[in-house]
Amino acid sequence: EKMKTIIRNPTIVTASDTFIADVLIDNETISAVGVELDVRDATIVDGEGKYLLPGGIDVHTHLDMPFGGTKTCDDFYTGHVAAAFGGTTTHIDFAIQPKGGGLKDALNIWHEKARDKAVIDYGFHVIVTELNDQVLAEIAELPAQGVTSIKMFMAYKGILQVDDDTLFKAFEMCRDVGVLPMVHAENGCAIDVLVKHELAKGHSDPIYHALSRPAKLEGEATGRAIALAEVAGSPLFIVHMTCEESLGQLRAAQDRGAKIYGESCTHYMFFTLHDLDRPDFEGAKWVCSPPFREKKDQEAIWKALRNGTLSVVSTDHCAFKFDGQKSLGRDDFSKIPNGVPGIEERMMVMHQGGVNDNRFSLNQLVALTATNPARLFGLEGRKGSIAAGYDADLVLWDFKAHATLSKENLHSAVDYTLYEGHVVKGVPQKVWVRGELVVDGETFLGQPGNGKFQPRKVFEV
Ligand code: DUC
Ligand code: ZN
Ligand code: ZN
Ligand code: ZN
Repeated sequence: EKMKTIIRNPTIVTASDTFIADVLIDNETISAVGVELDVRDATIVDGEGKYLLPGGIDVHTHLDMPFGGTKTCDDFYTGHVAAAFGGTTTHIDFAIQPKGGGLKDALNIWHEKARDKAVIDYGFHVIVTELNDQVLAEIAELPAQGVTSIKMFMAYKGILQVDDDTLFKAFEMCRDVGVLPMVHAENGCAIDVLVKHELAKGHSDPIYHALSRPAKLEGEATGRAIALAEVAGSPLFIVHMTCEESLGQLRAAQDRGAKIYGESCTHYMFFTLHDLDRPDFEGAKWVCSPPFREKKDQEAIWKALRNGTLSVVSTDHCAFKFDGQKSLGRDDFSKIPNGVPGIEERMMVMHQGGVNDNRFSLNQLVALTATNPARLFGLEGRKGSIAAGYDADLVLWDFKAHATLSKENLHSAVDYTLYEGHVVKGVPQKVWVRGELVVDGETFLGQPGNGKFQPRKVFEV
């Protein structure tokens, strides 16, 4: 096999530019970008009439994660195959601090899950569940292990939820050591009461999951987390923002000059809470937290993506099978494992809903799905763009080809897709991870174990 590949004349798309040139891949790296590159001894790929995008970076996934009395059904192999087919070449997963254990224990467990299975590149955030002085000191040691972000939950009372002193102490430490803190912002205490009210009234259907988690309680938690971060003097990344209430808090903080960043996840732009209201328990497929909102909230998210208030679109890929997993909550919505799949669908549906439907530009698609995630999470200079010296993580994108999304042609281990029957124009045709062609049309060519852990740089945006 030749070590060099030249992609001839694709339309290269970065966060800032769109231009036609050749791209030379030498081993794992992009070694040149230029017009009519004179190269012998290279495999030639015709890129004419196609886009060449930086490989997608998904900074919010849950592979092989114990949760809700079960475990997510995609591991680091099936999840990676799905990601690769969707044009995502790097993801950052969440390693959960085990009860009674530390942050190193979390990382050891998750490294083990990924090592021999990985097809695409990966990193980890650590979820802090209990903070004592020892764990606080461990936050300072994370950057040396290539981990430069932590996450805390303001919801899931009694399971993952931390209190405000934990948030505040962790933010102060993050500020000092260049770690970016992330929060899941919903008021878990009030939600816990509301869930009990619904169940006491005999309301057991999936729709009550959404009705017991009002947008106001996301707005409140978002505002509280921002206030704590501003007082601590730390940056903050707010995951999966879904509604006007929380986006207003984000915008106001940014207008004050605070380093507060926001993410939304693909599915919030395409579905509303009414999707949970389906016969035969089917609404359980749409149970995730925060829940789906209203049409006006979808519009607020699109607007925030367009004007730069939101920096990132990721998936929160957290797949549970309808048969045997979602079904745990057939008689009680609070027992439905929370989470939806989307690691493969993200780039295609964001290209469709964002670019084809004229909500933002192609360059913005690249910014939201690759370049901004790389910058905020310490991968800049290696990943998230197309330039000499960058990892050859590339997607040859056929923007004229149509596909009908269906569980029949997607690759996750899950037994459904939220987007069943959705038609998209624009699909990945070839996908390279550090120079290795892993997807060619419908053929998977990747090798488990070739995906590599990516140590990340400290936060310095
Ligand atoms: N929300 C989900 O829907 N799943 C995983 C965790 C979360 O916060
Ligand atoms: Zn969350
Ligand atoms: Zn409504
Ligand atoms: Zn999540």
